[in-house]
Amino acid sequence: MYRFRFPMMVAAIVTGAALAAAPAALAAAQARIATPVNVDISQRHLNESEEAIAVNPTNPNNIVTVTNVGHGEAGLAAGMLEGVSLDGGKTWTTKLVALGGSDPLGDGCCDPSLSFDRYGNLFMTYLYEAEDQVPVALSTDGGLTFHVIANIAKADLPGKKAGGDNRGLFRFVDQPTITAAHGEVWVVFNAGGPMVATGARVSGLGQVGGFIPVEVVPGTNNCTYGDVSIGPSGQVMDACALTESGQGGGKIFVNVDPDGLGPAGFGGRTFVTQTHVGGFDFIPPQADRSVDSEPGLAWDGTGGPHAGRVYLVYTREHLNESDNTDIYVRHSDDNGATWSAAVRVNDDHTTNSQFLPKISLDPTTGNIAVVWYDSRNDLGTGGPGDTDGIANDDAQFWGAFSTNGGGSFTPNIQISAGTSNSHDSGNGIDYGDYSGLSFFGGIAHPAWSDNSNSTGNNPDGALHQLDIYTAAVPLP
Ligand SMILES: [Ca+2]
Ligand SMILES: [Ca+2]
Ligand SMILES: [Ca+2]
Ligand SMILES: [Ca+2]
Repeated sequence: MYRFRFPMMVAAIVTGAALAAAPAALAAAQARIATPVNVDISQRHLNESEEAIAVNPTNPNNIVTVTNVGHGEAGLAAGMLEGVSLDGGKTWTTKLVALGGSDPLGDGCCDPSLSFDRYGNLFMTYLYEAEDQVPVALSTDGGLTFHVIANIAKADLPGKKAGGDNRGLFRFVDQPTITAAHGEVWVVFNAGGPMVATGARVSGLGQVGGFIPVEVVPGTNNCTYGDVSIGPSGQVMDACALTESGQGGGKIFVNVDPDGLGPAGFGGRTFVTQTHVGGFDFIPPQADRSVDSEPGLAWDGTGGPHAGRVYLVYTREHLNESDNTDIYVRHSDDNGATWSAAVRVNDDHTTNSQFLPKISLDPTTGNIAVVWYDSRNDLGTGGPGDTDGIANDDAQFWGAFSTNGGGSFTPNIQISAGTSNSHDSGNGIDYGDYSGLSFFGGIAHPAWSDNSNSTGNNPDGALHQLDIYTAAVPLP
């Protein structure tokens, strides 16, 4: 979230290309899947947003979430909110972490990212409030305690100038993401220009080697909102979004390091898709912060029928500046060299906004889940889905599953019981820049920002401030 808004360049006029795929056929004719029980994790005064969530594969009842809090409104200099559940997400113990001073996590600003590995290591990255480097923190007790194991400085970029703000659109490290799998942990972030990446060997609980020198990902200057995924043979993929303006011209690229921690670096970028979504693309349900295309990766490291397949989720605006954004998934069976046609995940027939998607692959099956914010039920006519009589400015949280390698998705599931209006929260970044999801053992555990007070547990319900919600969503 710690990004400067950059001056808008002349918006490219993007001509409408045909959509690559129709909505999932017959979805509307299929049975509606019931909304699951919602749980208010944070139950905290003021706003929380930008939630990461991860399920412990060595104990799936152990789930951890870390989120932003609004520092200014809380009178804090730094800090994030952590929640730990030991009963599969039904109840949570929460505390503020990374409060600065002598806090072992330092002065946490925001942008948390979490990943459990098969040993039960829980890795976290985030941004510091002051320092221009990216921390990697490790918990070996299911999220109860963390300690910082590395601080990743951005690479010494060629052409760097003193005070250099003309290397790229971003002056500081931003948007870090961490993932652990197949005996490696990798973190990527925008380093004030290009994407950079580094990784370390993981050989057991608490057994993490040193991080390799930071690699610059070729061809990614000003590419951001990145994600990283590790393939079954240890190869690593970076995805990021390059935008021509705040409002449009979005392109998603991927780069692959074919040998992971081995000596080969990341290869050249591969263009995957246009999105028509800029880096700060304003849509009515996210009117204060705007959205990006929010590319996300998931790599199938199981021995299942789609082993080796890597999935990419993203947001695409149907016509540039139409505010009709939709959620799509593509996949690749050749390490990102070529990609399938896009499959539309949201199955509504409206022209409203769907945004901030997250994808997660169940490592026990290879099935995938996708979740997102969804304004389909806000037609401006009142009733459920509309808080204010204005169309497409309220949002619910929805999701879907695929059990056939991303070929099609289940009928969409309304996951949030309530309807939220991010502007009413007064949170300057609305719902933030992303949502959370961890899919394990046939149950998807999403996390989202919600000011509906649908569970009645929000101490600021009357003020419409955001709490962090979750639900256990079983594969139908
Ligand atoms: Ca390598
Ligand atoms: Ca739409
Ligand atoms: Ca509305
Ligand atoms: Ca709150």
